Amino acid sequence: ESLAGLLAHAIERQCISVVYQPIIQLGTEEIIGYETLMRLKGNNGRLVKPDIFIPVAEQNGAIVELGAWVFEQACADVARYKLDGVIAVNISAVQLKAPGFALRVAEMLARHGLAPAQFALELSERGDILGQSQAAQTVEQLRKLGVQIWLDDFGTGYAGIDCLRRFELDIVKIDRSFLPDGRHPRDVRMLTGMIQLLRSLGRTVLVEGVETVEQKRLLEELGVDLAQGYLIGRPQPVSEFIGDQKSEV
Ligand code: G
Ligand code: G
Ligand code: G
Ligand code: MN
Ligand code: NA
Repeated sequence: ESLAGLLAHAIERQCISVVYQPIIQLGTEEIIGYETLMRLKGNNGRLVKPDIFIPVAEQNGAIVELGAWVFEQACADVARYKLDGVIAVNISAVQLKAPGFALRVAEMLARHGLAPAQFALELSERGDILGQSQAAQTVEQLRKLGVQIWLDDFGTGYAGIDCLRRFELDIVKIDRSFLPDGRHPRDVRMLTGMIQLLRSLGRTVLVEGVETVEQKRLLEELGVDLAQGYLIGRPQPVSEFIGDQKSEV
């Protein structure tokens, strides 16, 4: 079966799931929330890499329904397990441009009785998502609704600096490719400069892809607010971490 075919039936066949990766406050180590990540099981029972299936789903439009499924699932989990902290959901440009996106988000939150401010939408600067007026209008509606708007993959797109200038962003996630695995002066200066720019604009800075203790220490020295990565916690199903949260009702 083709990947497109798999994507078209993923929800009814229950091949799609959501995992949660913790985000911590550096210094206090407190988990301030989770990023949701979509997972797709292929016919052989193995996971298909999101890097493979997300672009296909974006291209054929399946991402609109799959993305809505993830948001709905996240709402259901938060309501059922009374999860604390912010839940950050990746949103592709295709979803943002689909008619009625903001309404749909509002409807899901209201139906589950959840506060919009507990949710963040991660918009990637990669696809020039915010450069298009239709998308910018939807972002404005979402902001009025009260959901947080985060900028994902900062540093990798065409318009990251422009996005910073034009949009109020609650949090900016510096792409993990800017996190050095050593202390090469050039890499450290690059990251330091990015952090200084963001902080001078009053943005909260999150660095993702933290895999080593040395990397975490560097971020603490540089005054980064939030961190995420395999060192801190892997993406996992909600069943794996509800023990750390308030008990189920
Ligand atoms: O876990 P990782 O391999 O999950 O994700 C790879 C890429 O897929 C990342 O760029 C991530 O933003 C994207 N991605 C993961 N889950 C989702 C999702 O639910 N929606 C969208 N639009 N992208 C996602
Ligand atoms: O594009 P986005 O930032 O949404 O993608 C998040 C991706 O990064 C997911 O594929 C997730 O599984 C992956 N990821 C999360 N933590 C780490 C990490 O510490 N190292 C690496 N290499 N990838 C990570
Ligand atoms: O957990 P383990 O040590 O087996 O991980 C092996 C490799 O798989 C590591 O290099 C790590 O970066 C990667 N990895 C671990 N968890 C994830 C995950 O949730 N998503 C992705 N995309 N890669 C992961
Ligand atoms: Mn993301
Ligand atoms: Na990213």
